[in-house]
Amino acid sequence: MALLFSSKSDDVDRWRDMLARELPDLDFRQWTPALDDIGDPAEIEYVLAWGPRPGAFKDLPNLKCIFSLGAGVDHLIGRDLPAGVPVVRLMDPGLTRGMSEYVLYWVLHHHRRFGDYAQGAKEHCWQQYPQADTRTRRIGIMGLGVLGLDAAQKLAALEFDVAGWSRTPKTLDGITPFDGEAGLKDFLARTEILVCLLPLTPETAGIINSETLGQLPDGAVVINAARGGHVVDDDMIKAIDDGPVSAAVLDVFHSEPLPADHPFWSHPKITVTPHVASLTVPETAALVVVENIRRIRNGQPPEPIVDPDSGY
Ligand code: NDP
Ligand code: OXD
Repeated sequence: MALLFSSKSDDVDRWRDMLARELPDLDFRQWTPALDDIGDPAEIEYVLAWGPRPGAFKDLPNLKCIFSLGAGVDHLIGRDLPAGVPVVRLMDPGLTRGMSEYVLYWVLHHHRRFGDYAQGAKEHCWQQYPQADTRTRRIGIMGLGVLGLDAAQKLAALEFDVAGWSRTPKTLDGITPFDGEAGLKDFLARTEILVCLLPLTPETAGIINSETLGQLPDGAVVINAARGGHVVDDDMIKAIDDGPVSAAVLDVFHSEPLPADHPFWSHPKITVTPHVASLTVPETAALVVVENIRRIRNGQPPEPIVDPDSGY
C-alpha cells in the first residue's frame, strides 16, 4: 500500500522520515510535475497533498482518503475529487497553537500600540500613550472552528471582550456569539479588532469588502490569517485610506507569493507576513495523519472529514 505526497514546501524529507518511522510498511511516493511516475496506481491508498494539479485524482482506483496538508481545503475542493473518497483536513494541535500565537501577537501589538512605540523609538521620541484595558477592547473572530475558537479562548483568558461569528449558532463560555448573515452586522459594529479565521468557500469569498469593512467602528484593525480570497484588495486599501479601518495585518493573498508590485507591500498601514500565521510542521502534523491512517486500517472513519456541501 502506498501514499502519494505532493507539497509546495521543501518538507518532503521530513514527511518521509516521520511516516517511515511511524508506519514502516507504508510506501511513500513523491508526486511533483517533475516526478510524475507514481508507480502502480492501484497501490495508492492515500494522498497527502497541498494544491495538487486538477485531474490529479483520476485513475487511483483504490484511493481510501485524501489528506490535506493544511487546515484549509480550498486547495483541494473543486479539483475533480473522486466521489465517495473522504477529504480530511489537518487538525493538528501544533498548527492550532501556532495560529493562536500569531493572533495574540498582533492583537496585543495593536491593543498596546507597539507599532507606534517602535516608530517612536526610531525617531528617538519619548511618547507615552494611555494604557489600554483588555476588558474594554472588543475583539471579533470570524470563524469559531478549531483555530478561531482556540484564539478566542486565549484572548478571553487575557480578559479581552471577545465575540465570535460562525455559520451555525453557538453557546460559549466567555465569548459573545453571533451567527449567520443576520448576526454579521451587529458583530462587525462592536468589533475593534477583527480577526478572520474562516475557511474559503463560495459563501465566504470576498466577505471582507467595502460593505463589511464599512460596518466596523472608526479606527478598527483587521487581521486576516485565513485566505486571501476573503479580502477584496481594493476595498481594503480604500477602507484604510478613507476609514474606518486604521491598520491591517495580512498573512494570505489572492496570489502567493504576493507580487512584488502589489500595493499592500508598501502601504504604511498594512503589515504583510508571507503565509506564516501557522505553518504545517511535519513533526506534529504527521502524527495526526498516522493516527487517521491507523483509524482507517481499523475500519474507523478518519477525522475531521470535510462536508462536501459546505466546503469545509
Ligand atoms: P474550521 O472548519 O474548524 O472552522 C471554520 C469556522 O468558520 C466554523 O466556526 C464555521 O462555522 C465558520 N464558517 C464557515 N463558513 C461560514 C459562513 N459562511 N459564515 C459564518 N461562519 C462560517 O476551520 P479551522 O479553524 O481549522 O481553519 C480556518 C481556516 O484558517 C482554514 O480554512 C484556512 O483557510 C486558514 N488557515 C490559515 C493558516 C495560515 O497560516 N494563514 C494556517 C491554517 C489555517 P460553524 O462553526 O457554524 O460550522
Ligand atoms: C493551512 C494553511 O490551511 O497553512 O493549514 O494555510
